[in-house]
Amino acid sequence: MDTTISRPERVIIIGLDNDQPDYQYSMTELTELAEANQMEVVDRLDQALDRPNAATYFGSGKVEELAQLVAALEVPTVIANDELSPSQLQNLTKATGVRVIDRTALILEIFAKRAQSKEAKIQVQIAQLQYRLPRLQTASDQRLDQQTGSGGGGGFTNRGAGETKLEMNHRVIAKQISHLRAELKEIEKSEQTKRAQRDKAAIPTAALVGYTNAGKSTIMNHLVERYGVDADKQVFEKDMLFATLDTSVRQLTLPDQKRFLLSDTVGFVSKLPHHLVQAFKSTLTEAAQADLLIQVIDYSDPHYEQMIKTTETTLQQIGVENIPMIYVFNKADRTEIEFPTMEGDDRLIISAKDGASLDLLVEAIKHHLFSDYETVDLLIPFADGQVVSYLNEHATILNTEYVSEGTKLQVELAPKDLPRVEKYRVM
Ligand SMILES: Nc1nc2c(ncn2[C@@H]2O[C@H](COP(=O)(O)OP(=O)(O)OP(=O)(O)O)[C@@H](O)[C@H]2O)c(=O)[nH]1
Ligand SMILES: [Mg+2]
Repeated sequence: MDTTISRPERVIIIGLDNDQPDYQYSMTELTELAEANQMEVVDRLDQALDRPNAATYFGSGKVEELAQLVAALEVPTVIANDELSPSQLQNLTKATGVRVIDRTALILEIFAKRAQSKEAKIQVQIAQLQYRLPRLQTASDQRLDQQTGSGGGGGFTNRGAGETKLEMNHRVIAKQISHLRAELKEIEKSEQTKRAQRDKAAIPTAALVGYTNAGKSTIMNHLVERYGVDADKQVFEKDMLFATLDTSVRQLTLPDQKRFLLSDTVGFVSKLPHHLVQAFKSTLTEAAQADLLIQVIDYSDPHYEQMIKTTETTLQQIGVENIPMIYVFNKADRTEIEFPTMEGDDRLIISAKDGASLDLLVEAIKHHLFSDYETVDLLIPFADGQVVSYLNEHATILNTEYVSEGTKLQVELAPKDLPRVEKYRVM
């Protein structure tokens, strides 16, 4: 037996019940986020308030109740459902005597633990430093208080030194941020080059988007297994929040030679921290440049409707709009609902682990990505054999016939390929 596994950190979560229908869901989500960060929620405290108290988040009576609960349960950490201002953070820490963090800091901690690639690590670091910057004041004030309290008398010199230290910390962090930004730019440059090459190839692109843990990477892996140029190029999938932090793009070639690129990217959660969205913008632009969005939804989760709303809000936040979308209600094998089924041409109920479901999904993708493809009849002289080879690779050949003048083909091809074959067209 492994006895080295550390026990989860026990925490209390706190939230402001603004009487909105999403409130209970956001507290459930906060519990799941805490669990994703190896924490165990042992209790929660809610206060019915429209707006947080500017100084202490909760009202004073509730803060007192929280302090007593923290002492009684002996928890080392309290997590607030909303982003706390520097002074709220400081006052709550003082009142409870334990570590207080907010939803934003919690999400940043999870991202920091999950980040694998250099790009993701830098992106998270930038977001963390930016979150810390306005909160520096608080930390140094605390040190100041301690110094003044114990030393006594030397207030003036201590304060002077403290201020200098704060300024210095500010400068150091600001410098770190700009240094990391420069490094990120270098990485992004090479990413952009890759993207530019793809644009030139003009292969249509579909992007998997949606709430974290919905099954995006699982769908990606199954499609890569079937149609990938390199079937070994699997991405990481796991039953946990934010399994994927990096964008992966794979080229798929369907049996009829139609090709497209599929991208898998970071999943969403409600109130995704602003700094994190900014830092991950380059990763997320993959979705912004897609011809088709495939929103994956965990249909077995009772909160799936809120998750759709969250995804839509986040897409707006990163400036993704006016891209056609298909809705994939996944994990139907965990529900009583029949699958695979298709409603209209943009709503599917599937299970990522079922072959017939994947066939249906591919049909739906094809319908959207290749609807502007045209079927044409061509007569290509034998001397232009290279055109036939090109079409064999890039188009769907529906019919081939050899006549004395050359090769007669009926092909279905992309609009961009039409000029290339214009002179061979027969009516
Ligand atoms: N039963 C069932 N489980 C599924 C299905 N699709 C995915 N899963 C499981 O759900 C978990 C999450 O899947 P992922 O593919 O990692 O989810 P994701 O959307 O990529 O999640 P993030 O990367 O965190 O955004 C994994 O344990 C999968 O095996 C499905 O159709 N049915
Ligand atoms: Mg994933």
